Amino acid sequence: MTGTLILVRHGQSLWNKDNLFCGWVDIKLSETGREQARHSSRLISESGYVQPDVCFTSRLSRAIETANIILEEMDVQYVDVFKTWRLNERHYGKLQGESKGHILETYGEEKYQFWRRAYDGCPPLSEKGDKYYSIDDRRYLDTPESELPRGESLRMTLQRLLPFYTSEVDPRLKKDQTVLIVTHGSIVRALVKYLYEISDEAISKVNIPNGIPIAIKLDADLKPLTSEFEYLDPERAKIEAAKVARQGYETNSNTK
Ligand code: DG2
Repeated sequence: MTGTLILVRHGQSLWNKDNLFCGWVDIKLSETGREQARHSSRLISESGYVQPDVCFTSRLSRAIETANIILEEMDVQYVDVFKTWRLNERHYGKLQGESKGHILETYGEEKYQFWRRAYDGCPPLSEKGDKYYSIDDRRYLDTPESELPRGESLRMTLQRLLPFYTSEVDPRLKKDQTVLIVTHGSIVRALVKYLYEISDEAISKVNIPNGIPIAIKLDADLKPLTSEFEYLDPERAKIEAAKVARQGYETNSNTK
């Protein structure tokens, strides 16, 4: 017997739709995003995986709403949902609220790719007084402000994520539970990098589509049973991941 991890990036948010850097800004789902969440739920139900024993999500509405829709559609609203800032999106620093196309145009492709996808690409840190500083919010009052990020690379994101993962997720997987994590693009990238030991270089090419679950069966040592991660709808995932990669290069490449 092994545990199962189901990872889902939330459905499309209003800022995903408009190609804006979002990070810790609390932006709601678009109507397409809600439909994607319902579709994720159908994919999980039809996949033959058992229902989740527990659900973890971030403290941002787009992930929370996606988690709620998935559980409601699966008719398992009794499942406990735990929220933590450690599952929040990578903090995008001063890029938050900026248009991806504008940043690409202003700083050039190398910098744009570095900030978006390089493992050590940390955007300029946001400062108190910035419109989207994002951490002086009452939802984070339980954590000292000095421990919260103001801009992160993917490496930094994985570092703040791991204490949560090893203390909350690993023990449940060891007990053969099915753990549903509804979170953000960079968090899914960080987790698959960690679990599949993807190199720093290779992870820079990985883009995660909205609302298409990845199901991972783990062995007794909590290592994935497969050598590569798999989506529950691989064909759709390929098409949608390519659109994520193109964001900023074309107007609304990610909208339907
Ligand atoms: C997006 C990811 O995060 O953007 O912060 O803008 O998953 O919460 O929609 P999410 C954001 P990219 O890293 O794909 O540009």
